[in-house]
Amino acid sequence: MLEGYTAWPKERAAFYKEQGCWEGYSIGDMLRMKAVLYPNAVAVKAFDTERTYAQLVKRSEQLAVGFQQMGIQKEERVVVQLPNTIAYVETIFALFFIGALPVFALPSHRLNEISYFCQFSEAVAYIGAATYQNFCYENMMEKVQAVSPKLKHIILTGETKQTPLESLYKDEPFQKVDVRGSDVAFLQLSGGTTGLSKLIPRTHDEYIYTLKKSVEICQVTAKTRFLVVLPVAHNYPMSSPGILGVFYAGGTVVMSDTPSADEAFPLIEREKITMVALVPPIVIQWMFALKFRTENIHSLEVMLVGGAKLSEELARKVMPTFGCKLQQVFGMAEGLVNYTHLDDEEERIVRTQGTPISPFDEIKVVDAEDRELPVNTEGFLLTRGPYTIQGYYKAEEHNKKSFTPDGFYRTGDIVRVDEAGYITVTGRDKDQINRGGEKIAAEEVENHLLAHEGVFDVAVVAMPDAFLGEKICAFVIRQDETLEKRRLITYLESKGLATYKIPDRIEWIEAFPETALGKVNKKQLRVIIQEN
Ligand code: J2J
Repeated sequence: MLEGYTAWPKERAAFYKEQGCWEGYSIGDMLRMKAVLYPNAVAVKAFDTERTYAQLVKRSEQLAVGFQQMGIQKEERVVVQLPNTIAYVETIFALFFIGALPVFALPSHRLNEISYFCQFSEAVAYIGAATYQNFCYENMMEKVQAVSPKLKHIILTGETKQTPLESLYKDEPFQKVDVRGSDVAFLQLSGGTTGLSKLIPRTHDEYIYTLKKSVEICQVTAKTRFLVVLPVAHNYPMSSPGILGVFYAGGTVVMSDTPSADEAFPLIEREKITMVALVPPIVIQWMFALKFRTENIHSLEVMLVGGAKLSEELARKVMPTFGCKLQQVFGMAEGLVNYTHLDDEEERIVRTQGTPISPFDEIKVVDAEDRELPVNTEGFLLTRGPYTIQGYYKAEEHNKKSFTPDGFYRTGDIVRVDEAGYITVTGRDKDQINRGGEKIAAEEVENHLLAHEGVFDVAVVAMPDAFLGEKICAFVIRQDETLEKRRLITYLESKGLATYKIPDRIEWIEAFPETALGKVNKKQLRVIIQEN
């Protein structure tokens, strides 16, 4: 078994199997089954290239042969940082076929994150684009390799001096690898609350179960045409119901490079898209775009919105504005996923974030002492179930804090659950900023700022933003009074911090307000920034 993986307790694993949640096959097997059922249906399309289910299996197997010939083995980790492309889909299936574990990085990650993922996961390979959106990943990878002794292969799309991905498709028979449902399939990234983001090991069994339930609840069928606009490696566009859910149902995935209406609307019109998955800021952007764009987007049947709280006010406008159904989704890469239902009464759809996808999801709303609270009372959300992890990868100490002794995950979300089990997210009890769906651990940004010689102390908090929901504000006590804000930002950029983690605002402060226990009072800092 994968070292650093917290296995399921035996009795619960037996129970989930007995109940039919875990069916014992892999995500690669899932695609092969669909290729038998729908060989000539288009599975995925990007720009002017498309792959039928049969072609997707064949191409992914050819790539799997290339990976095998390089010596990549089952359970070895491979950091994948590709944009929304067919290469991404073929790469992850090729890795699933050989049982190697993708570590899902985002295109917005930089030297800081990629070095950490490569080192911490002891990745043997990195697969990315040579350049993308004016950033040269090829240069970045030279620096990453210098500090990652285990990293043997750098595989890139586009023009490159490294190994071109395209050169690894081998027209030779693929020797099947024994990959089981109970094996870990990949490492997903956690939003993180600590200095370094945690990696989340998910098994094939549990992930396929979330696909099956999501497909049922979102009514995804072979007729579904899903447009991916968010970075596809996120857990949400991957699995709720996401690209893998659409493959599970035999539908078609169309890739958009960005969520911008300029790109998405023409694709919706041309491809007769029926389903999209958005974060709230994109909903706002698309609503605005509707005023001047001329495309016909009436093929849209369902708009999923999640990743961050959708205000009731905005939620009310979705159905009348876009003429499609709204489906709220509240999920997390650690597991638990909730949806409102397409036939729910409107009040539920606009005011709640839905119900868990499985009858075996256990939900507890507790107070600070872990005592369960009555229905309709706000409290901390704990959860356990057939697809919520038992622990982060190689994080024994952290796991003691993030999970209760009986295996409930402490989500860090503050919620209220009504009599019918509908969850409303009302707040957050984790030191994190949710910047339009991208999660940033305050501590990580603080550590980077503290490393600057002109900084004496720092506290990073969320500040409200009409578009993104929240933005990042860093309160800084200066060591050096001549330090300029611009210099601090340039410093963070030069350290290779992901673009979305760079503070939107820096405020000088003389001293931090304190709590009764002498800690930095971040609540008060949030009030200060809200009022200014
Ligand atoms: C409020 N907060 C939300 C929502 C997530 C489906 C959908 C989203 C994610 C995701 C996902 C929210 N309202 N509707 O993985 O499969 C916040 C909560 C949660 C955290 C998880 C999926 N939907 N959130 O966003 O791992 O704070 O997953 O704990 O990125 O996002 O973030 P992440």
